[in-house]
Amino acid sequence: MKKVFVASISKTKFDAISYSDDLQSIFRRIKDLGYDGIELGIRDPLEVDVSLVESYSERFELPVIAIGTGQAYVDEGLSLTSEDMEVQKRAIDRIKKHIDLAARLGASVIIGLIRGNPSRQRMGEALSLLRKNLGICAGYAEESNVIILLEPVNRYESSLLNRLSEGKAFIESLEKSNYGVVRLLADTFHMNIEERDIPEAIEEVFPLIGHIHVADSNRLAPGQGHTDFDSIFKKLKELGYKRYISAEILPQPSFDEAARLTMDFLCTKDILL
Ligand code: LER
Ligand code: MN
Repeated sequence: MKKVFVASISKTKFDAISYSDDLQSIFRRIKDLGYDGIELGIRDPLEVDVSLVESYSERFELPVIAIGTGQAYVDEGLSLTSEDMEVQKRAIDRIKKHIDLAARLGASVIIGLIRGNPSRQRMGEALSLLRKNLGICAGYAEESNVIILLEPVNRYESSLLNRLSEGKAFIESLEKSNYGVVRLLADTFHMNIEERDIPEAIEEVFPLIGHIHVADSNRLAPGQGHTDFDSIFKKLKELGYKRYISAEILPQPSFDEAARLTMDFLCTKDILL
């Protein structure tokens, strides 16, 4: 199991992410705990010193495997399905910057919260907007050789695409040319709220799964809540999942303690994978 920890390099209102303004210390602490990679939450890629990220990634031998975009929505309100076309355009432009950064780092780009949270009444219109605007981003990603990870999230965070099967149907409805670069991100926190049976839901969409987020039922480190990780990891082993698993959790009681608890827990599950 390739283990990854999610960290933010910008201050953010999104709470399930550890923040530090000391990039080097983030890389060092994650490496010291034994992780194989790092996932970065980035609000605005233009504020990132890319050479510095590259140099730490190399020095600490921690590949940046994915870039989260949700902070652009949580902190700035950018959304692919906004009622305001200007906001949609700014969201697309921002995601293109995330894609440029991802291309340089060899990472994928996550589309989770940035798809917005439209009212139930706007659902049909919002889905068409998402198809169109995500299609533009996917076309750009394809040219840059970057994979887009579409993440179903729970209903309290977005009304659009809550279950893995909805994500699969949405990807299959994209233009053929965009289909190949969009994969699903399965997050155990969201699945715990939305899926009837998590292992079954994973199996149903497995060929499309490009990445996994883990957090327990309460979004603490895995093992600190009541999600049945044994059944999930057993299913992933059976299906031959070999990609990364990122811990996207509340930094409680602290960044280091949460990352250590996660690593200890995942190590006990390595037998399953
Ligand atoms: C949001 O809850 C989440 O899981 C993020 O990865 C999506 O941007
Ligand atoms: Mn997630």
